[in-house]
Amino acid sequence: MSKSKFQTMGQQFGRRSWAEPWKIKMVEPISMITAEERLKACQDAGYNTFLMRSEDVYIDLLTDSGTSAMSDRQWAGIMMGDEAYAGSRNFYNLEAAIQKYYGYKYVVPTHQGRGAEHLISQATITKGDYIPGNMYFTTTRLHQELAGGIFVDVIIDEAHDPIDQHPFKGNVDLDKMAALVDKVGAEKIPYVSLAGTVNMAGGQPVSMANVKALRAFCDKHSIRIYLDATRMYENAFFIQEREDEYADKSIAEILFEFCSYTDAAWMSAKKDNLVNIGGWLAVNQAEVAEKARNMVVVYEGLHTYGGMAGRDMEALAIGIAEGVEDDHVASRVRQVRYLGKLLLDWDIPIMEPVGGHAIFVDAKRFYNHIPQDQFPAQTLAAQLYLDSGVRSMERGVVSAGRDPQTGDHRYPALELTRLTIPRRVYTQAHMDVVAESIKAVYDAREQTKGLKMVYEPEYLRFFQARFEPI
Ligand code: PM9
Repeated sequence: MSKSKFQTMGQQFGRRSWAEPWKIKMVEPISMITAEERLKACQDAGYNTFLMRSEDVYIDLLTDSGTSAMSDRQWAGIMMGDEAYAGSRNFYNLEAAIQKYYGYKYVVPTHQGRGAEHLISQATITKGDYIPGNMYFTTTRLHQELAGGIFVDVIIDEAHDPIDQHPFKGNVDLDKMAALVDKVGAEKIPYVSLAGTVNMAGGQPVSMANVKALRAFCDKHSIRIYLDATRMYENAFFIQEREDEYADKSIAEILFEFCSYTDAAWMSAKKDNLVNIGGWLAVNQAEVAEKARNMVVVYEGLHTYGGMAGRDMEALAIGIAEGVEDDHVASRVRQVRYLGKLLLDWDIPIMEPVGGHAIFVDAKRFYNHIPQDQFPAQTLAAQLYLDSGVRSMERGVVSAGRDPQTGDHRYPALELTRLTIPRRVYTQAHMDVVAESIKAVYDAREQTKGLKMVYEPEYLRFFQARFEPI
């Protein structure tokens, strides 16, 4: 578990390029369908990239969730599946990996991240509780609300500004925490929902200094800290890069220390942990673990598989160890930055600084003539697909949904279109093609009109809503 070799080489020889710490053993052919076929696919999908068939997509940057390429070792692990209903050896390998790298005591497997969010929300939230968090995430906040909680955004103000260069835009504002405690009382706050990195803020990190200060604050008020660890490896990379005292620590060491300031974590293993399906909840308090284990058998499966096959758990246990390697995380973040630099060089407005898992194009500035209730970020995702078959995702007013109290659209400060880079899947040449397509869409921006929503589902509307051009 050493520091990135590229950093060491760079120091020795001046400028040296980095490269991925893997070579390609198997490929999946992809191709671009014609412009007429793309228009039909877009219309059939109601201008929502979630409703498209993946066969109609050329370069798929919808999400980095479950889209990673597994290694030969992970595929070998698939063959080692112990498909016993109870007590599979793969569960014990998974439990040991989580304990070793994340440090929590009790592990409950789930089918994916939102399964774990459901368990922890139901186990710890009472109706009328307040859940402060460093910006909302769609599924996380929904599960907190379904359990009767009221989410309160306590991220620093800089996170809502797409051009502010703060190095840790995921940080919690402790003054906002103190104001909430004063207003509602600490007994109404079961936990702080802390995400590292912050997806909706552009993959922005939380500093070690901030989590330490938050721990001290929460200890004073007997509030727990629960971590959304989905992209914590990337968060650890930013700490290594930007906090001097961590420059010589490995990602694994930083991860372990960060988690030690928190009481539990939920995980969508489909991201950092390099598997196509899976999730887990890990906690330090026996009573929370017991509640979660009682519920997992109702909603997911037995507490030693939680909705995963034995083989999935084995691939996951191996993915936990592979994903935390310094060279892997460094090359992953640098590929995202490569795309970001191409766009910035053309003055295309994106969320800055570039975060861990994606480039977020700032659709408010990109289409400054399209009002937010005509869905500029959704429009950009559709236009990009029409131009080149590249699939991206809306992260703006559609994703924010409606306020449960008033029923009105929530209008987030950030109106973003996310180009999410799957891990170990695409090359720099793919990034060049993506950047050139965005440039073409940018050059045609003044002729572009917005969208109207013609179908709106009740929950997580961004997944299934349908639109038509205005
Ligand atoms: N994130 C993503 O594409 C997939 C679904 S939403 C489009 O970014 C965090 C920080 C996530 C996340 C999923 C989940 C839920 C929890 N926390 O998708 O249920 O980014 O495994 O995880 C998605 P699951």
